[in-house]
Amino acid sequence: MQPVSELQLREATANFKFKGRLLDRRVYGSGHINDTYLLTYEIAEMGSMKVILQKMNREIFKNPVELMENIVGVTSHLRKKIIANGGDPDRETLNLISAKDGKPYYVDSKGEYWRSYIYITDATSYDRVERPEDFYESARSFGHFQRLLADYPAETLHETIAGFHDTKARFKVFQEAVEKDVCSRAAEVQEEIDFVLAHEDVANVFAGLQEKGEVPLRVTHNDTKLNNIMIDNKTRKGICVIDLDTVMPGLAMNDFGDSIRFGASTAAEDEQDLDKVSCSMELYDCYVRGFLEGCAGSLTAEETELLPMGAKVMTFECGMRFLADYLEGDHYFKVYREKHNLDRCRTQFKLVKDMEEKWDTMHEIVNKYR
Ligand code: ADP
Ligand code: GN1
Ligand code: MG
Repeated sequence: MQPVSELQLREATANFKFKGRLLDRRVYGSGHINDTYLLTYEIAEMGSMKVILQKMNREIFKNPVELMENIVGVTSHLRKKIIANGGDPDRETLNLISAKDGKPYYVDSKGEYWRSYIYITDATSYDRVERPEDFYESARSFGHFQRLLADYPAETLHETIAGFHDTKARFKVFQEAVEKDVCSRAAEVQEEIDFVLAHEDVANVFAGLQEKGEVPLRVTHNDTKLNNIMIDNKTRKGICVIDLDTVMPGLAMNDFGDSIRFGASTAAEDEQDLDKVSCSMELYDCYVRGFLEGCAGSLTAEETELLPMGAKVMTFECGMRFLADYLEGDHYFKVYREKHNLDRCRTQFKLVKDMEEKWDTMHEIVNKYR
């Protein structure tokens, strides 16, 4: 991916309906996919206003126009629901700022796609759980998000990444990456490759249930990392679900599981000391409680029963994706050091092993709250 040049940034900035004088501009956040900037404007004597400017990742999102159609549709839907529920639509959903030509995105002279959101002030997106209550709040918010979108016309949503959580298909892609071994890295990671191959059943479990019609497709977020939620600094309530690029029909268990693999870990996603990595049952408990409350009875008995499996599948899938990216030369996830994706893969597999040991407890906790 080409780095963003100063000229390109200026061009993008000049083509949105921003008002006032630009005071500050900085690279922002710790997402692995898009290029995010925080811009601060001074507006006459009225003080300052912050906006988010993002260059979308066009290698990953092949059709940015369709992607933006999804985001306009989903945020408009959420806005109406939030107003009907007496909430604050300026803080509780993402709000796009249009480009000068009125479109919800801008295409720069290099063909890159940009978008802008109003910055949600006085709130934080956390990379690690600092207080268990925050994790509980994030769970409520993601569960509630799913419920708010329960009546969204799913057939109008574009698939922004084909087979995004089709773990079975990803397993095949992984095997191909091992066979091709384009960077000659496979020999060095044989232990991790063997771990994947030994878990093919985990990769297939949800595809099997879907084929039998045992689990429903819902409109889900599909990227429910803790840092994709804004937590209000004062009230410490989860106020807004962000990063809507992958809102698509999906499985409730996967939204649950992706949050667990990231937030219930006792260490960072890229921790190198694996002794520090485990799945905290205390945090898992908080999340189960919050997610079931947020979903407010909308999950079927089967889906609820499968929540622990969602955690295992998503953690396994993510580890497999990190390892595939490592084998393919780190073209998908942003990396900041050598073997970064390999370190990330190892934490995920450590978590899978830990979940396997805690499997009964994980079910008991779900049963406590269902
Ligand atoms: P990525 O797909 O790369 O993860 P995100 O859309 O999640 O991109 O944005 C990256 C980070 O930028 C988020 O984790 C969050 O910290 C911050 N962010 C994004 N949008 C907003 C917003 N509207 N208000 C405040 N912070 C935001
Ligand atoms: C990416 O965009 P971000 O950083 O919130 C990825 C997720 C992975 C996650 C791993 C579109 O999430 O699927 O689980 O990294 N998003 C996409 O940290 O691939
Ligand atoms: Mg993100």
